[in-house]
Amino acid sequence: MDGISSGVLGYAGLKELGFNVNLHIPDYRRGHDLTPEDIAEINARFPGTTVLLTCDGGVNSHAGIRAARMLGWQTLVTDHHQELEPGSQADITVDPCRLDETYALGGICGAHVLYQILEAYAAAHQPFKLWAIRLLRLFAGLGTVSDVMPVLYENRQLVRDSLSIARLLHVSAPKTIPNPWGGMDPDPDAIDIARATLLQLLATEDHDPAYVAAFEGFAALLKAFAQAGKVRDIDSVNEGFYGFYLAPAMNSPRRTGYPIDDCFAVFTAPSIAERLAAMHRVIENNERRKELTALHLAELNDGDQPLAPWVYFSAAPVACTACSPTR
Ligand SMILES: [Mn+2]
Repeated sequence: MDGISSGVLGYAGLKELGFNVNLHIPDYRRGHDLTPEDIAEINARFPGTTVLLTCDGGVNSHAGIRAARMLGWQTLVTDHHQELEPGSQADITVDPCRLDETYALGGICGAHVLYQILEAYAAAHQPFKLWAIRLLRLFAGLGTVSDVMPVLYENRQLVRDSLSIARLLHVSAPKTIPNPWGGMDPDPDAIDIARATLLQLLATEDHDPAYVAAFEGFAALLKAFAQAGKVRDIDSVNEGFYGFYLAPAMNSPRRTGYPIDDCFAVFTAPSIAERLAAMHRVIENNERRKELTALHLAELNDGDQPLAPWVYFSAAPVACTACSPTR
């Protein structure tokens, strides 16, 4: 989820700042590092590339960075993972967990690192865009909760701001329908995303379509969760929603071997209907993940386990546990 948050934040933010930018999604099955295969894919798909900027990764991707430099690209790494040994060949590396770094709080997420860079850039070169860039705290705060960063110091206000912005993307449905207990519930089908307060505000200003799409995608995501019965009202848009519903759903492809493209399509697909459909597929896949978890747990508990309680056999797919930084 931090990778998705930082990718969406960077893409939307750089577009909004007027950069000619494209988003490359590395294949998670190749591991966490940017590989020479990724560089070859980027080069084939976006032949005019001159700069590589990574987010939530790259500090230890020496082979990938070397491949990019061989093509003459400028290489800018933004990451928050621990640098394992000196030797980054990137032109610039911004990472609170760089070996020689002095930044006070090592525990900030990848989206937060890239956010701070965009904010500093906007403050120096495009101060009139600062307000637009600051709204991207939505994604930086989501990455912070998803990557289980300590909610201390600058993370605290970031998560608070993120939830405030998220709530401006929640549409309370005026239409209600009777529920089985004799009360009334919002009619999920009546929610109209464009009525979200923040989207109405953005519509009054001049913004890059990719930038607006990221926020519309977040509103679509809230709607999809409302339709699935996970978000009932504005009060359910809280840090628990990020940590217990949204992040696990967005992480579920990796657990089940499902392509991750839908997770990005939520924020980048051409139409709101497609973004909503993508989020519904992500939620469905998460339900499948829950079923598989129950199945494999039953296999551990009730199956033939000749070496229990010391060794258990399972056919469960290998989950990726290397997602949180070591600091
Ligand atoms: Mn991360």
